Amino acid sequence: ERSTRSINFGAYHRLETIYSWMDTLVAQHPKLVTKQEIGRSYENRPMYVLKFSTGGANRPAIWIDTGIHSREWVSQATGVWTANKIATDYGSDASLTSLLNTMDIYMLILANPDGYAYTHSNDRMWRKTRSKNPGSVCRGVDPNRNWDAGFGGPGASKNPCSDSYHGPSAHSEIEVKNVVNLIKSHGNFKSFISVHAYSQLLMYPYGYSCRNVPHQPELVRKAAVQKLTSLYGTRYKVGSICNIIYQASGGSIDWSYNVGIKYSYAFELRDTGRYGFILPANQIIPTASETWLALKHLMEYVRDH
Ligand code: ING
Ligand code: ZN
Repeated sequence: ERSTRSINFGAYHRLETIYSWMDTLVAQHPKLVTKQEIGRSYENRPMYVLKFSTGGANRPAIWIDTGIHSREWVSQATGVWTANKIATDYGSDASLTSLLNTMDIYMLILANPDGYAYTHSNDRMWRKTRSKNPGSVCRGVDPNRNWDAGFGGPGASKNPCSDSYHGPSAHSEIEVKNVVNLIKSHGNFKSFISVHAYSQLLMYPYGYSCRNVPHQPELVRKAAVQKLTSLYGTRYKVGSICNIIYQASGGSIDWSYNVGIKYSYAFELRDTGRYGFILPANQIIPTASETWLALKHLMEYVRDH
């Protein structure tokens, strides 16, 4: 009963509702979608990855995570909508179908489950994990400053009370370590896409350095944001993290790029600051729909190159 009900894709939901909906999605599309626990969070919540696969063994794969920063609610909501879109369009959307006939897609919708629960229970603006910091009254580490890529460098804070605290060591956060372990043990990811909000940007590495990455020409995919804009006119900029937003060390897509996943991207979804993190729920489906056009373009490019 509980696990056969669907959810309103145009609303923000609590962690328990999203986790229960995952079982619904798997039940509705058992040949395509499986749910995999990649480990537990600091507060012992399960971390679930949805795997979209039509068979094969360890096919080349695309990684999409949403919600690494808990307060960026349109990110997790876009993850839910996108997972449902992939499941329902497989078999009817020719391009997505051909993609899934050779590649797998992995989605981690709640990349920071403890933080997400905390944004509902205590503090809507919570960004970090919820781990204890010895010697400090402040909790949490910025899970997007905690990766082993320029760790502890410019654009991260050594102050545990800061929203950009990098943590005691690279991969100190179990939520980060769980993803690192999955990506490394899989070994065949071709693309790593991390979804944030807000600012309307499509970004590629690096954040820890402002020098150009060797693959910059292949990474600049203006056509992806042109597709996005074509739906409702939402304007996006494309650039490296350091050049287009700010210098930031220890970010996930710098790590994924440096371990050899060339097509590493980060999105900053709507808006540009009018509502910021408190984006009204009536913008969830429009945001997810336009973002889907960019995601599909990137995934097709990865498939064909
Ligand atoms: N922005 C990102 C942040 O972590 C970012 C920007 C993305 C930095 C990827 C480094 C790597 O600060 C938000 N909104 O969190
Ligand atoms: Zn973020």
